[in-house]
Amino acid sequence: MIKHLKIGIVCYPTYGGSGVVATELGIALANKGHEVHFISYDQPFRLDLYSENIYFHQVNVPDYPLFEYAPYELNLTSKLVDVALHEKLNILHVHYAIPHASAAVNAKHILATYGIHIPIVTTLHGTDITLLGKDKSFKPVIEYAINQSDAVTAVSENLKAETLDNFNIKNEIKAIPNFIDMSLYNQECNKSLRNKFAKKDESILVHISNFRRVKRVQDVVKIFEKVNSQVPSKLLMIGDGPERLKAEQLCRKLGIDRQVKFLGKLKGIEKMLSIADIFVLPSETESFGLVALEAMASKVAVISTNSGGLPEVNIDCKTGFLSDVGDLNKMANDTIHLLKDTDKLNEFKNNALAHAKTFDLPNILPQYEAVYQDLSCKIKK
Ligand code: GMT
Repeated sequence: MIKHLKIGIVCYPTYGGSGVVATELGIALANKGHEVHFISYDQPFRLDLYSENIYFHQVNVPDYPLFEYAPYELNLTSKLVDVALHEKLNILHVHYAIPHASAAVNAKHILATYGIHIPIVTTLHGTDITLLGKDKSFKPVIEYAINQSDAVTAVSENLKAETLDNFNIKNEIKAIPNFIDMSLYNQECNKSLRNKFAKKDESILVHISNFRRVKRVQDVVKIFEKVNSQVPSKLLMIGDGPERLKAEQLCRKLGIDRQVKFLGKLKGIEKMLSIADIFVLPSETESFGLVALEAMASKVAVISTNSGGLPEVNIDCKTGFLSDVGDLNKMANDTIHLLKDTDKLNEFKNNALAHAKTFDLPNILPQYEAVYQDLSCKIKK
């Protein structure tokens, strides 16, 4: 067993759950003494904390007039070979099947020609399987990348099952859920912040996402309109993306634009979650729903759909309520029911916090370390 591993982590640097998980995993591993090399086309958005064990390698994609489409995957593959060789990595952990796992598999085969054998861990996050995976043109690459990885993890039992159902997988898939660093979350409401957004008698609903279609942000607005007609309330919309404008237009059309604040992309969402009563996540699908877990860690009850891995996070009638995708009446009525019954709301908030604690970093990190150690032992033999 190697006490302190050299681990390469490949992830998307953008505002999204997979980047958050990869970055926070890397930071936690570095804090435990492992040497972590992040490899991505930009600095991951939550990587603002440097330690002596953390390095960042940027993948540059030169603009050649010859190529109509820049071959990012090849630039990434070359970078992986270079970093693995010169930093003497023990493990490459890639988040997302394509293009990260497929580039890593390629890099692994190239490294083998130098006599270097480096195991690849692939973590599946969801849209690589649930959305891209449904596009048949990607199927052979996704299948190959998963089957050629040395270990594969999925962020929920549901995603594991979906992957096994939709692909011809020969590898074992281990479900390791998303995690949360509970020490970063504050369960005390920041009253002065709250007063900036709502009056004393108003409840606060929050939605956070990258405003992709899969998040169904217009449903958030429609649910809020129904809630607001019965309970004095405000809605805070945090994040940005392709569906934001439509959601803003809908608020104006419904005449609730003064009750809804679009705050854009924010760092430090913990502060905003501390002032929320209800978190609304009406997604078409979520392999896990990390943001719901973040809300629960802030002692917020969750109204969500029952799609994908959400039932593993939001426990129906306990930490919040689950509904079928698009069942806006139920989601609105469940919210109204909770907001009108303070005891029930407090009970749900406490349950949410208790359930979130089961996903605390110290419970999940050893599961990844066990995967790495298992592989590094096998490679040494
Ligand atoms: O949800 C997004 O749009 C971002 C996406 C990503 O690829 O970063 O999140 C996925 O991975 C997260 C971390 O594992 C999960 O918590 C999200 O549920 C998952 N999103 C979807 O499945 C839609």
